Amino acid sequence: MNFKQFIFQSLIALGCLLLITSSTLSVKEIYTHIQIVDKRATKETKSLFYNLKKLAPSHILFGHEDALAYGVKWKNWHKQRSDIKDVCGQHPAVFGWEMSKLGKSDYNIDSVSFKAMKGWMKEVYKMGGVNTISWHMDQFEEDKNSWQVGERVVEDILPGGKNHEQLKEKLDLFANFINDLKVGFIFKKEVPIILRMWHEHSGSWFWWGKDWCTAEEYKALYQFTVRYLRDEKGLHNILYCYSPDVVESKQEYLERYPGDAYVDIIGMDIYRDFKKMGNPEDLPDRLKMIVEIAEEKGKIAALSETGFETIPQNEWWTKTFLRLLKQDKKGRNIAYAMVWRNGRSDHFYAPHPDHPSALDFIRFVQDDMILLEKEIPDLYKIRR
Ligand code: BMA
Repeated sequence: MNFKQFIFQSLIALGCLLLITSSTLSVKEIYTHIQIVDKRATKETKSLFYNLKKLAPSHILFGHEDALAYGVKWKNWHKQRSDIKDVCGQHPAVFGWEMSKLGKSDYNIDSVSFKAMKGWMKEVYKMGGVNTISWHMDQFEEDKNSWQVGERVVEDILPGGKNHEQLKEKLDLFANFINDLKVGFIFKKEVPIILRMWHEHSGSWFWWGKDWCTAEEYKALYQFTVRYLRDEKGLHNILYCYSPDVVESKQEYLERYPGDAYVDIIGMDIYRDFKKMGNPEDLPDRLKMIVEIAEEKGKIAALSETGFETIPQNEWWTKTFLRLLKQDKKGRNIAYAMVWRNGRSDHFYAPHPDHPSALDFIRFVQDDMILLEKEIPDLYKIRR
């Protein structure tokens, strides 16, 4: 054997050894190796991250905002119902919830009772689904909502700012909400959630958006939020999702990125490509971009919010959405895609039984890549 052959064979032997040792990690060792924002996260939370990452190369979990709370022609159904189930026989796999008005009212901005929401979130966990939370937070002075922009109010809520204590009070209320999300009688378990704070900040329609704070202020806000919830409030059942609106480059994506230590999920909210001025064919490249960023950082990518309002094309689900989700062999490796809420008859993103795209939606969810509630493996345990 000459020297070259010796080196080659040694490298192969080393590779095999590494493969064998990595594939024989015990479940306990896997838990200690999982790199997420919260080192003290519960096993279920770590498992959720691990399993979503494992599923992402082959499957996309399909989600819907407020799925269990209401649909296009119904509201406050007390048995489990969702428009998606009415159409295809099962609920989505991912369920979005919204915190706006927490602490000010018993109901959120879209008239969903917070009490009922807690119940639904526990049900979701019990059925093996995933809960994700967004928060269109009101401003602290003058009680303006999240869309009433024009002033640089972020600096006031950062540590040292005149409204910082108010931000903390808001996060305290949130911590109380999250602390109620426990299931089980004797051994209570916290329900893991994916929290998507300060979203779509690459646009300027929210007061935390690009024109209303510097990149440094935005990062400081995001970092403070994570540290406060994790370290001060002791919440250990949260994965953190960062979700700008559509951006055109990795550089732009990372401009306000708070850092690897603060983010678990590399998200993006994409509506623009499906609107009149947009081009749906841009979707695969955008997905490729977030999957690449996630891979470089050891994280998960997700289409955190999306949809085509009122779905005006009958075969949109398969001819456009599915085709484009699958088109790029990297881009298809997102863990989940969630469409927005079925709020009104002119503002809905999932079909209902009378909708002309319902049949095509059934074909969409029959695709092996798309997972709904009954098809997801146990996300909250790690199995060898
Ligand atoms: C927006 C719209 C609003 C809703 C808000 C918060 O995109 O759906 O009607 O109040 O989200 O959920």
